[in-house]
Amino acid sequence: MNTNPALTRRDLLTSAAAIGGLAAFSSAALAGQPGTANKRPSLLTPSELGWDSQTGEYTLPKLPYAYDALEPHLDAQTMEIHHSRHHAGYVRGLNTALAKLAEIRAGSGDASLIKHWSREVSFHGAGHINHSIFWITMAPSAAGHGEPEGPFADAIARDFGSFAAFSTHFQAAANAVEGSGWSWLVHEPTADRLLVIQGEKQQDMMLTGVTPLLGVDVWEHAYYLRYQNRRADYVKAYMNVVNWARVAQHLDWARGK
Ligand code: MN3
Repeated sequence: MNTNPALTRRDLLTSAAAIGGLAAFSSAALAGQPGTANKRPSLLTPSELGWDSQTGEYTLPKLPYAYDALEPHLDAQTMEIHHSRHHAGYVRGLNTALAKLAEIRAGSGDASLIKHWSREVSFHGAGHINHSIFWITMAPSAAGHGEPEGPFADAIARDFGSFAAFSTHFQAAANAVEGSGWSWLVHEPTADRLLVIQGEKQQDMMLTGVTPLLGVDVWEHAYYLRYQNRRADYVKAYMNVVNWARVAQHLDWARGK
């Protein structure tokens, strides 16, 4: 029997994925465990995901830039609240849900709440992973990062026709999310194909088995202070801070490179 709490939690996330969707599905790979069969570097490093193998808990990962670094596109106040309050809340919620499920397994928890805590793992776990990907795929550049290059650019051209067509599609999907959610660029491995999909809330409408390459958060907390109801303006501005080099690394990873 596996008594390693870290592995237990990872296994839980993996099984939640079968129900929950894209972000949770990827978490086993994302939080690659040293000393296990998973020798391959993970899509996000453990520190990028805030994974603490000593405690078996997730922590709020540090941003790789200052809160004001994405100005004028994403404002510092929104970035600080989004990261230090909203993202931190998902991390807390995920750790709490995993602890409650451990109590239920140990016989000391309220087993009638397994549905509740399982749903909490999907929601908060996806929230944590989604935001970790969101931060890491942005980088400061007042003038924008241009367009993708290399094999990633080739894949964009093959699957969307052109970068401009992809960008229009991705932004339209983001603008059309009903309520709170995300627009994702994902890689579907069987066809080796790029797709744009929407997510609602943190975990709904996801697609099993794909790798998330890039996601834009279109919850109102991501833009309301500066852009109010003008989500399309926020999404357009967001495109200027996408770190395409990092997104290209995600595609390489998805392709096993
Ligand atoms: Mn958010």
